[in-house]
Order: sequence, then structure tokens, then C-alpha cells
Amino acid sequence: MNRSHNGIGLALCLTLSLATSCGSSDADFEQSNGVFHQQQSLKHSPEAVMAGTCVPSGGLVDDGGFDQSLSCWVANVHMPGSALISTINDPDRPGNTILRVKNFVKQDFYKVQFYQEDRTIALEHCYCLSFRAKSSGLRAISAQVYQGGPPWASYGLWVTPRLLTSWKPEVHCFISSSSATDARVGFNFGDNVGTVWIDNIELDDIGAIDDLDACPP
Ligand SMILES: [Ca+2]
Repeated sequence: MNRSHNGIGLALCLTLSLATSCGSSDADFEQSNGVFHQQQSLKHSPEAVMAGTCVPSGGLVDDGGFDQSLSCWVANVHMPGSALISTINDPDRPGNTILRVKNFVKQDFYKVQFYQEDRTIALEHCYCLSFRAKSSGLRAISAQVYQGGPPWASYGLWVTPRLLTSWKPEVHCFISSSSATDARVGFNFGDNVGTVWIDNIELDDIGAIDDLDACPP
């Protein structure tokens, strides 16, 4: 557990989230293959980038367990005061830290989001995004792996898992459509109100599809 270095940064980030957001963006959408992919021109504020010092964990996602609070993540609330993204102590597992997203206003899904960017993926590998989550009511969130810059293409994952009011593991596997060093792993919450708790986020490279009999559905 390493949270000591991030208190000020988190407070700064959350203050900015409520006042101006940790980064701001203008967004529109492109429909492709039956789903809408986010199109954003995201401009990080310097404060957002410096909101904490992430100690990389060496995986495709850094600190998916939030031991460093939000140091490794970009939290972005577009409409000031409409949502709150923070980490809390897990009431079910003392000593564990989890992410909590409270969305007070139904809005565009991408307007309440958190993500990691500049992830490296390889073309036609099977990847699995896993996490556990619960919500205050039955609701969906969305998770995606996509290009972190124009034209904001999907790299193969767009899912809208429906959460329950008890913790539930989620595993979503996909075959990557590109080799890239600018992949963004993101979660969106704006299109439903209520509270979501998330922990244990991982993105695992299962291997090249030539070497696999199957990529799990
Ligand atoms: Ca955790």
C-alpha cells in the first residue's frame, strides 16, 4: 500500500475536476460497427498531468488496484459538480483502496470518465480487460480500449457491462485491431446516475492469435 505521496495531488485533481475538470475536452462521436466511439480532443491541464506521481507496476495497466489512489489515472469530470471521482477505503476489505464514482446528473457517457493512456498494444493479440465492480443500483458503465488521439479509433474493445449491487468480476477479451503505443484504457459513467465502485483493473496480453486456439469471448 503506497498512498502517502498522493494526498495533495489527489486533492488538487479533484478540486480541478469539480472546478474545471482534470483536463477538458470537446467531443463528438462516430458510429462504427454498431457502436459509438468517442471522439475527443483532450487537452490535459498541467495540473492534471502532475496530479500525482505514478509508480508504474509494469503491467499494461498501472496500479489497477488504486494503491496509489488516482496517481496513475486521469479522472475527468466535464461538467463541474456533476460527478465526483475519488478513491476510498474499501468498507468490505479493510486496508484496501477502491475507486468510487458518484454521478449526480445523467449526461453524455464520456463526460464522467477515468482512463490511462499511452498503453502499448500489438496487432492481433488477444487482450483481456478484467476488473471487479458494483453499483448502487442496476446500471451499466462502458469500458473501452481506443486510440488516445485523432482520429480516436477503437482498438477493439467497447463494452457496456451491467453492474449489480454486489461485487461482480468482469472479464472482456478482444483481438486488437492495431499495433499502437497510444492506446487508452478508459471507463465512462455519465449516462447513468448513481455510484459505482471499481477495483482490480488489469489488461492482460493473452498472446498472438496465431499462437492461440481461441480468444475468450
Ligand atoms: Ca484495491
